[in-house]
Amino acid sequence: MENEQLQRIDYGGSLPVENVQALASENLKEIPSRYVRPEAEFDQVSVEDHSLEIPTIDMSKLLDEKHPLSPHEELARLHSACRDWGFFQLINHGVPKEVVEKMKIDTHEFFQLPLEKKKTYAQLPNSIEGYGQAFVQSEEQKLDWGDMLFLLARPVSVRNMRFWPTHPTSFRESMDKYSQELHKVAIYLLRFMSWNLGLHSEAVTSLFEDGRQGLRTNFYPPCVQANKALGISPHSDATGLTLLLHVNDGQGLQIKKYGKWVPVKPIPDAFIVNIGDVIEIMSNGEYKSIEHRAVVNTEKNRISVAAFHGPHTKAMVGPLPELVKKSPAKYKTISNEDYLRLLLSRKLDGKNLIDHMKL
Ligand SMILES: O=C(O)CCC(=O)C(=O)O
Repeated sequence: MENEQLQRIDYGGSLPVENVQALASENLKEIPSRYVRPEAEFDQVSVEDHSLEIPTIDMSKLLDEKHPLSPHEELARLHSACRDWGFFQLINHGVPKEVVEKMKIDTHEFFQLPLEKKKTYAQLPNSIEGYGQAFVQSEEQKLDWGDMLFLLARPVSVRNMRFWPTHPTSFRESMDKYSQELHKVAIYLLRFMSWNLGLHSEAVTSLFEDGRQGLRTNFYPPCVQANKALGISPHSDATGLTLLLHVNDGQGLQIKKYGKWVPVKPIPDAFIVNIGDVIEIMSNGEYKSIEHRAVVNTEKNRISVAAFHGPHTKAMVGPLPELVKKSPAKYKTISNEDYLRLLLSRKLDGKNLIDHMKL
């Protein structure tokens, strides 16, 4: 019990802001100035350049021990995807279709509930969990055109069921199954990454087995001035490994490559996987977390679910000792608790957290 309470420490929250889904339904002619982001309009976006499509990794090949060549080749492809891109689409991941589909239906239904009902799960001061917004630290800060529901899903002992919707009635069960399946996939991927980094197979997974998994469901309503707004500000993910799922079709995710924004075209049923800051730090810079953002459109809602996987609370965040024997540490080492506090005291702003961790 004492341990549970320790694990539920609030690391910081976000200032309350207007609900964007409600705002979007008001038939606005223009969006309020806090949502106007000049960079949405003026940053360069690369279009139709096939050389900039993120790699695809086939999980079934990584797991196929009988095949003499494919795991080996696929491991090499995974290594270059992590090193040169920081992003890839994972196909044949083995998560049962019905688990994914049920989660999608329930998530969609949750956001269709009346605002007052959704607000039953609203965030509380000083905590990121629940329905609301993240990383709003000042009244002047520009805002994202989207709402979110953030749930801490693993370890199971940290779950605060107060924030887990009971409407639709199967929501909790669907999320629980989804969380479990995604944790498994993340651990497999981290084990493969360990091998690829020349580490022993449990070097990374031992830190993530009982690690923290957060599920962030993003709801981006249509926006009357979509070219002036951003669904989510440019950032790299602070955690270790993210698996993103598109709940409905429609593009929005863009990653930064060679100084331009590159739209990602989601492959149906694939997870979009990206390296987070913690893996960049632990790999001592061999793997890179990549800045990404989400844009919005004038026509349709877009829903995505990001599953973030981080190390356990008592882990240290720093370059792994086996790697530091080979080349000097490029990042500081701090406790994961301090790292989480640092994360939640900042606004989302590119790679500002990792810049702070650099030596
Ligand atoms: O919705 C997306 O495409 C991106 C979501 C994202 O970057 C996040 O939740 O951190």
